[in-house]
Amino acid sequence: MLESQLQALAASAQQRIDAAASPDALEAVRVEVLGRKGALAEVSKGMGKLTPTDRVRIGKLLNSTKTTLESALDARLKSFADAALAARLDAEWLDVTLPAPGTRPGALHPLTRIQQELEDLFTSMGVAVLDGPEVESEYNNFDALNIPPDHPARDMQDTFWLSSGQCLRTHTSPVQVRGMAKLGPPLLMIAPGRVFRNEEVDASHEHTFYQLEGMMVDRNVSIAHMLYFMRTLLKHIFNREVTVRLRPGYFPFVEPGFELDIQCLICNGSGCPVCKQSGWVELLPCGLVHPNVLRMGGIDPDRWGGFAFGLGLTRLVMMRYGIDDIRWLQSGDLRFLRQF
Ligand code: FA5
Repeated sequence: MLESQLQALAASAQQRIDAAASPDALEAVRVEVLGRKGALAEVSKGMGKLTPTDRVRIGKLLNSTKTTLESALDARLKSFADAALAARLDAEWLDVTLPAPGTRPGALHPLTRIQQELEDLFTSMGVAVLDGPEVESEYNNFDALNIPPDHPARDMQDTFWLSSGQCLRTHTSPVQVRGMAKLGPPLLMIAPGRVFRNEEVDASHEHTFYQLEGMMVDRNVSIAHMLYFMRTLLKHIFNREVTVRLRPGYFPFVEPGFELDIQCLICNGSGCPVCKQSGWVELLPCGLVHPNVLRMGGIDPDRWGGFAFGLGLTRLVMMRYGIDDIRWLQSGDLRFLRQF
């Protein structure tokens, strides 16, 4: 009698477990069947009236029914949890390889790009790349370059002086001085870097801009060596013929001195604000190193000679990319920067 009652109870509980639509419904079945006042507990109350033999048999059946139903409940509960997890993974699916929305890949600033291109070119030719500080001594920026204190050439470059007596370097030429001390003759070096001048800003003049110094010291250095380096540089950057002109130029640290101008690539020589309507842009002043400069650098000018140039790197970048106003370069304007 108890036996058939148990079997019927197990069968109906199993049906309800299978049919349960939610974990809550399952919990209700668990309480009603296996709970302290549940159906199984009710059946077990009849055990007292059984013979000892039946009690053992029914006791076992009771226990196995309980275990079976508990397993069925657990399995069904797990299937609910699995389904919930699968649904969540489906809904929250994320491709971690996709770029985050709203971000764009960065790019090198055009100045950095050209500077690196030139460093690679010159390094491949065996040229040393040197660095110098932006805060320089008056001696390195002027005196050692043959510009003594009262020399009128000091006014050629409006200088930001610091209360320490030092200055923000007005050109990369002081790295010539450092290069001679560091490398000694013979030497072949370039020095790209940022320079500062206290001057009026316009389409082709910034107070903060970049130059790239070049210097060679060796036996029998001539203007032909200098022109070879400068031509190689321009060919590498423009990858085509560009029109240049060489004219005499005065810099106290070279003798003779030259100015190499490039035909303005913004207006193709017809005149615009960048070239101040002249059709030409001053790009690459240069010359043979003045004997005084070699001497102050500890190099005997009777045994060694040299050339030096001071490329206007920021202007070169303008010509290369057709940038019609120097102020774009340090504007931080993303509309400008995203073009590179
Ligand atoms: C010099 O600075 C010399 N140290 C260059 C030199 C080196 C001559 C070695 C001889 C031998 P200059 O002041 O002309 O020269 O500047 C060099 C270049 O820097 C110019 O041709 C120009 O391209 C660039 N430049 C000068 N002033 C500015 C400015 N305010 N903004 C942007 N570029 C400038």
